[in-house]
Amino acid sequence: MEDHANRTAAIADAYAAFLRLLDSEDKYGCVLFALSTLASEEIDIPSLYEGILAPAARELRCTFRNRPLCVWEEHVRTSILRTVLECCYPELIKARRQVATHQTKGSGIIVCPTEEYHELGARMAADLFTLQGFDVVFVGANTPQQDILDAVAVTSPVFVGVSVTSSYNLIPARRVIQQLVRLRTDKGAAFTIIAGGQAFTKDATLASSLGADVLALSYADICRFAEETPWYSH
Ligand code: B12
Repeated sequence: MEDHANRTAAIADAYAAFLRLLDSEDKYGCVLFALSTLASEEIDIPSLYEGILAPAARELRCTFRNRPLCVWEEHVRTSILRTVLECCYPELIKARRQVATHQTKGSGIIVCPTEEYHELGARMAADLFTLQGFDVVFVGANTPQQDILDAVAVTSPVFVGVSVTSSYNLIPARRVIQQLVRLRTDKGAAFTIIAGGQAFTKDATLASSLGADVLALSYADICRFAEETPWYSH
């Protein structure tokens, strides 16, 4: 109980400190902060992502210039956050190897449907699946439907993660999920279709109504899916 309270307080402090650096667009400061936070072992990668980086990305005010965030500032913030993620990648792989060195849960693929330009959440989800033992192919933003189907046919994944942030992009999401279901039937494949991202947060039935098998919104959900997936040796 006390441990949990200490951890929550540590994350809240770290969030406030990180936000100051991000608001002042101090890219180097943000990278150093994230790496030193992980090195201190006070905060692990999932907590860094879900407790600090994701909420910082979702801030809609530019406190630095004291006005509502505009598109170019959003781009600057996203770019800084992407650099932070990339710099944490070696730490992610180190943590992944501590879980299991010569075993995998199979490959997975993370895509954003056509017109979905938000990809930071998808990128974080890709890392969180990696941490849980999957070999993840991150395809990312605004991917044409046929390319998604081709990528799945080529990589034979155990899961396909479809990330949707903006509710405007639920129509292309539905189309691609329907095509994935058809591909699975035609090829006799067994991949799980996992829907995730902010567009699904308000309605728990939406993902299944689009045809997805699983709704995953958090690291806890990713862990649950991973627990049901067996390890096998390389
Ligand atoms: C940054 C940003 C942008 C950037 C994106 C840059 C990039 N390369 O990613 C840019 C400038 C491109 C952009 C554009 C637009 N944006 Co925008 N954007 C945002 C903002 C500020 C942050 C998004 C973000 O990065 N979040 C952080 C990530 C880490 O969080 P996350 O996505 O929730 O991901 C987590 C989980 O959901 C989960 N997850 C995500 N995907 C998946 C997938 C799987 C399989 C799993 C398991 C888990 C999972 O894991 C992540 C880690 O925990 C949000 C505000 C907000 N509230 O989020 C608005 C927001 C999403 N945008 C919005 C809008 C309206 C737009 C535009 C239409 C604006 C415009 N007028 O042009 C365009 C649309 C572009 C398009 N066609 O997609 C609205 C959406 C409203 C709605 N009804 O859906 C928001 C909510 C802002 C608002 N309140 O109005 N945007």
